[in-house]
Amino acid sequence: MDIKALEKVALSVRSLSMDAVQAANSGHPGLPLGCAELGAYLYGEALRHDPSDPTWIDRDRFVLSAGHGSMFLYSLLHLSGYGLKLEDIKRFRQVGSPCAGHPEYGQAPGIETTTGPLGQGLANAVGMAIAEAMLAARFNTAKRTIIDHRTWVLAGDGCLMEGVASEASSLAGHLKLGKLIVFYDSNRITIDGSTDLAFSEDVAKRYEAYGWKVSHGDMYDFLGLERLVAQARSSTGPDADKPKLIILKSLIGKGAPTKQGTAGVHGSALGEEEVAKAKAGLGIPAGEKFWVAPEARAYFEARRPVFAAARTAWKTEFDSWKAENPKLAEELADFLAGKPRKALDLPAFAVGEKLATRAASGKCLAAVAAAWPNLVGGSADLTGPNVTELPEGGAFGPSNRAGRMLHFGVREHAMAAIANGISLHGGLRPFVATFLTFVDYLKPSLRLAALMKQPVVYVLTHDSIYLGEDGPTHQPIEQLASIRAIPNVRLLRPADAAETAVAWRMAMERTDGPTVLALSRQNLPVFEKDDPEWPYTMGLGAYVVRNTAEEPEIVVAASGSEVSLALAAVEKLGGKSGCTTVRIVSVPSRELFFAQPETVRRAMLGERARVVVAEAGVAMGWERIAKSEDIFSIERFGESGPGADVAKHLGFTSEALAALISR
Ligand SMILES: Cc1ncc(C[n+]2csc(CCOP(=O)(O)OP(=O)(O)O)c2C)c(N)n1
Ligand SMILES: [Mg+2]
Repeated sequence: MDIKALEKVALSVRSLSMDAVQAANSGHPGLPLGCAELGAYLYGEALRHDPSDPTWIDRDRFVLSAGHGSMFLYSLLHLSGYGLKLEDIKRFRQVGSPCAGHPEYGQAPGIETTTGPLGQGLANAVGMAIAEAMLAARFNTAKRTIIDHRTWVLAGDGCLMEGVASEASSLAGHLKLGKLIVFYDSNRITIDGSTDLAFSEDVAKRYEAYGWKVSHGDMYDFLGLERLVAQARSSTGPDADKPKLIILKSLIGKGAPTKQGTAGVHGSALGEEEVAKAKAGLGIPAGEKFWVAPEARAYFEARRPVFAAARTAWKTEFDSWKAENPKLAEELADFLAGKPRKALDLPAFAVGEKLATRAASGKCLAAVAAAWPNLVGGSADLTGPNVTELPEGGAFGPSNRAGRMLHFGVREHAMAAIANGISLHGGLRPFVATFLTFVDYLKPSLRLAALMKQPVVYVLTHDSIYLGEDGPTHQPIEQLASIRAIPNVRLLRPADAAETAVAWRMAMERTDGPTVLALSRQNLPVFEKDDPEWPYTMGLGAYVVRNTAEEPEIVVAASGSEVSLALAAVEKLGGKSGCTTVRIVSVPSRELFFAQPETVRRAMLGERARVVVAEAGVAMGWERIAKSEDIFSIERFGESGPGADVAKHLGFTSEALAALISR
């Protein structure tokens, strides 16, 4: 370790960070200034990576959980050779710049995830560590190791306060993810001031209680960092299988002469005067902007062959592994490409058969898991009710790394964040499950899956008031609307078992964002569909279930269980004049349907028909295709009681719908 050179790297991180934030007159200098030494050590010495190949599958992952300190990451990605240009850094926080306010996944090579909401990064990293362990178990052989990397995190006081990080850390300890190493930038400052205001627990004891190995050090002592990292890396001894928390005492904004150590340096530009004084104090040439120490450039230049050698050594091992295990190699290639290993053989459901869409989903899941052996996931302690038991592989745990089922415990938020981490890691396709109403406990992570275009599948069951006795806390009302409000989330609410099978296929074929399957607790009949092409038409978001000979006068658009309700309502109207001109359209995906061209929507909703909508939730959004008075919705919280009684109590019955239709 060349400490002198690393000091120059740290100095360059400080220089770039101060100037970038000053130029944007916005950003967070506190963390990059306060953690520059750790950054230099990580990117120069600790990480097993090769900046010339940011997608190398066996690279170490680094996650900046304290994402506000994004200049820390951008500086280091630039200095270490990830292809981020100085010009990009000069455009920090400008529209279209890869150097966004917070490091966004996909915007620049080397950014493993986006971590605007504090705590997420740490939870994502738990997912990455799980993915590493799973892939290692499935692909390493007795003779050769091709998956063997670490997941590193830099987290701050904020991350350590967030519930999602606590949930994820608790699970990480339980799962004995020994290759997860978290640095805690313990500067005891957040935006409001000292952590004494709101954060006085003993974090070390808490993490020890989670089953982590905790150690302490000084952010600015390279030899100390080297020693701590060597211990954390050790794969022998009693702590080998414990995740590591390395608590580093630090000074926020170190180097800013009057502002360091204060909340004032956390999230605003230092000001020209303070920058000038800081540069003078640190030994950065006066008047230079975006200055990089020549020794820092030379250091990374010299490290380049070392980085490349690590990957080349891996490649040699990988090539031998591939030659010895051609089938396994094919499988890994499919895992990484997200391709099924065999044709998807979904179960068939007969018209008239009655089963809940969650039960149908359970049957489909078995077929999906057989076609995609890289599908892994599970439920937040609702495996039975969500019907998400995987038939093969068993539960992932310390003694079964090849397990495909994840028991997340009652930790919805961490579950979804971990799934994002698994997906971002690459090679595996995650699904998660809970009750639809509890989507609110995981929504920040669902939002990030959508933002980062991660194809996580959400199995959210008990999708309406029809779940019955658990009462209003468990009965979703506004959740469908709230999920639909998130851009790039595909919500599918299948109306029967047959639609559920198609929904699973659509979910698995999606590659650029998450899919939510909203599934019923109650049994629903499999109904006949007038559109013979319906499994394909469903890809448009809607299709015709019951058609009319003539141009319809009324079109009932419904989703999920309300398609059966509409069928029953129209049947009730049977014989009365007009009912033969009622068309019923199933709308499993409102977003997809609304995104269709006008001609497609007209073809389903009719040229001049009155559109009636039926859905067991708030009307919000349906106004686009129906008048408010024609939307059969629920605008209040539910009620406890048997499902059918609750529906009656709320006036949400086929009789009431029939009355609305014939009004
Ligand atoms: C979920 C979430 N809540 C609030 C914020 C706004 N925020 C950004 S940084 C920060 C304080 C973080 O303090 P710390 O992690 O100690 O960072 P430091 O000030 O030491 O750089 C807050 C509240 C956020 N980014 N995410
Ligand atoms: Mg802090």
